[in-house]
Amino acid sequence: MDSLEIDDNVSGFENLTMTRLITPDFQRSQTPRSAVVCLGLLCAVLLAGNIGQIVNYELKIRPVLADLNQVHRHTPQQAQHFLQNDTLNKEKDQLKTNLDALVTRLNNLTKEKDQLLTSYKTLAKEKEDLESVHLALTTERNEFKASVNNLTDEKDQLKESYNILKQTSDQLQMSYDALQADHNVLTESKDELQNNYATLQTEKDELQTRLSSVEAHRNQLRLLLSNYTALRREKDRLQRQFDYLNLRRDLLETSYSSLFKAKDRLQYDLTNTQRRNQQLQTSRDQLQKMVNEMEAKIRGMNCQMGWRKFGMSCYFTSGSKKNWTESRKACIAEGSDLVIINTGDEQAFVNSLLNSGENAWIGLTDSLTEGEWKWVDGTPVTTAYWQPGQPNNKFVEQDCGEIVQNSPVGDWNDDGCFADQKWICEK
Ligand SMILES: [Ca+2]
Ligand SMILES: [Ca+2]
Ligand SMILES: [Ca+2]
Repeated sequence: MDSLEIDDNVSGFENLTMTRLITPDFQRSQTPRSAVVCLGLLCAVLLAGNIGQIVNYELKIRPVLADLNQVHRHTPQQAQHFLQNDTLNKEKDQLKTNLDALVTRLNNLTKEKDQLLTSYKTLAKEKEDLESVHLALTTERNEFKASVNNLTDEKDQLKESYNILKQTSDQLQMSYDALQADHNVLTESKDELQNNYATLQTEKDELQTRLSSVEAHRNQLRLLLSNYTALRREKDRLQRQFDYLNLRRDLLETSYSSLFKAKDRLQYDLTNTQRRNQQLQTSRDQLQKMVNEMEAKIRGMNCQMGWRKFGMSCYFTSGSKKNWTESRKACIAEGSDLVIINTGDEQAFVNSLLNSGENAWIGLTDSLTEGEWKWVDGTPVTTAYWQPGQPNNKFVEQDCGEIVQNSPVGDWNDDGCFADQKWICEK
């Protein structure tokens, strides 16, 4: 099986990694530790050799050399004696030779140490590389293992499917055999039916003739049914119309009843209103009589000095000049206000209070809303006497009204409220 082959490969891979250079234990511990230990031992040996050579030099060679120098400097007889001693000279030469050899060896060992250090670094680098390779191979091995598990599962599922299909195939084979037997039986039956078919064909022709006559009869019935359906729909429509008219009749009866009650209420209200109207007419006549009496009394009264009487009002024309606001204050101080012109007769009278060409402030302003002229008591202007082209709000600041005496009736102009000019009061 494929899965077993993959497992064998994995085992082989594991054996290879366990027995070769890429074994994890070798990579992780043995190689670096062995190299370090060997290097340490080598360094210790070298150090011991050096120390031995130094000790040998200090203990043996240096005293001999010192003695030779001393003999040479202070005792010529002894020096001559020593110089003649060939043994000592040879020993000295031998020692010097040994010393040179030891120095040479020390240099060689130092070079070897450097080479070993270089080798150690190379090995450490290779170890890191091998660790990386090992990690990658371990990951790949885990992936292979997962793939093997998946393939094993798929194989089991395929086996199970194969068994089911096998059972189905056996069942189908059995069904096929049974159907084959049925087919043989049916073939025999078909032959019998073939004979019967010829007989039935003859009968069918007879029936076809009968069917034609029946279809003609059925078409007549369909026509009758269609007429019946149309009549039924018309009856339903008339029924709905009848119901709707009944509903309208009920609503109209309700409305008629309400209107009848409302008519009674209105009749009652009309009677009351007529009675109240009669009372109000009586009251109005009494009040009119009182007003006439009061007007007669007022007409009999005179205005104070300096004021002119017209109708039921008294008028004052100033001799000095002030702006519109100060002019109005002056009128209010006299218990009056700037004149309000209510009629054409009053317009003509006020105009007559001025000399020809004179002008004077009247109680007219549009300071609250531009273009909306009102009298000082808040009432709007109903009949106006503006000059042609006025009011023009010239220089966008003409909000106060004045009367200009330039005709028998005079007319109005809008002017800047700050202008000083005469004014006319009314009370
Ligand atoms: Ca007036
Ligand atoms: Ca204005
Ligand atoms: Ca103007």
